[in-house]
Amino acid sequence: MPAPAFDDWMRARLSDVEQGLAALLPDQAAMPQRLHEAMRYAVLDGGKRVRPLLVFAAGALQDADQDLLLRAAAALEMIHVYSLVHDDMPCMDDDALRRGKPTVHVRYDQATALLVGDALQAQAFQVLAQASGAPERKLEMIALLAEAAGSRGMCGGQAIDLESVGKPLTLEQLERMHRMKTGALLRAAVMLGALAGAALDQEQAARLSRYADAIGLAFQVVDDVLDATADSATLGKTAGKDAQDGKPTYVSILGLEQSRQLAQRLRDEAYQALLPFGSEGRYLRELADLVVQRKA
Ligand code: GRG
Repeated sequence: MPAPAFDDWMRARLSDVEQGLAALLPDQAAMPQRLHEAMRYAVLDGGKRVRPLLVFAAGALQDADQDLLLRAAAALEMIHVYSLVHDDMPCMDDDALRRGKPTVHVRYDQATALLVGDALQAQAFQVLAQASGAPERKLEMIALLAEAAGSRGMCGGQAIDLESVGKPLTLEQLERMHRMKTGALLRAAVMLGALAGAALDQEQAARLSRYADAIGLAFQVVDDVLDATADSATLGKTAGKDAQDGKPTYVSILGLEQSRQLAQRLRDEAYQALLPFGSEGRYLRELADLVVQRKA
């Protein structure tokens, strides 16, 4: 049977993710109800689900185990949402709008928002640990996710970001920060999807890693462009926040046009890296396009 077209594939995967997340999050009726309700409010029914889609697309390279793949996709999204909930709090970015609705600390309260993030992070690792499959492979996946989320990945990038407000950064410093803050989790999505399938050889793993690095950075460059050019209603979050907060961005360093060109170059790099995978890499290619062409 021919592989489904990208749009059909994406619709089906988005529905899998939504159902998977709803089933893998604690029940709203379970104690403590307010915390569980807030966790579901933060995660369900919103977001582009780019990271879960990357997990599935990388899984399609090697016919991955479906339970492991769905759990890896859900775990990635839970870590991502925890980071958004904490990032929106007054002690960090202090934002009132996320995914087109009030942020968790606004809708609930700050203590709840803190706990939602903490509990989502714990839930993500539980979801992976309880997957079917060989324990060694799950351990490898858990370690990879922990490394990406921790102080050498997303949290470290966030720390550098907070220290950088109002300071001039070189392009190299900006890139390093974003490779950690945003790139690490996007990279983990690709590598976890691959780990859920048959082992890649060294050359394939290196190429996938190049793809992941390129789209991870492209995602952030596009994010900076959108922050400077799109409106809050389209983005579902407050637009123009970076300039307002005095944050260095690709747009502030390179300007709009060069930032757009950089995003295209990174997309081309991602395409190049996928060449040996042939048609098996088609969903990853389409997602590279989606990352660069997105409007929100
Ligand atoms: C608080 C530990 C901690 C980390 C925060 C990811 C992050 C680090 C902060 C988010 C701030 C931000 C706007 C970063 C720019 C790139 C980014 C991650 C955007 C949001 O991701 P999308 O566009 O969001 O995939 P959706 O809502 O579609 O899932």
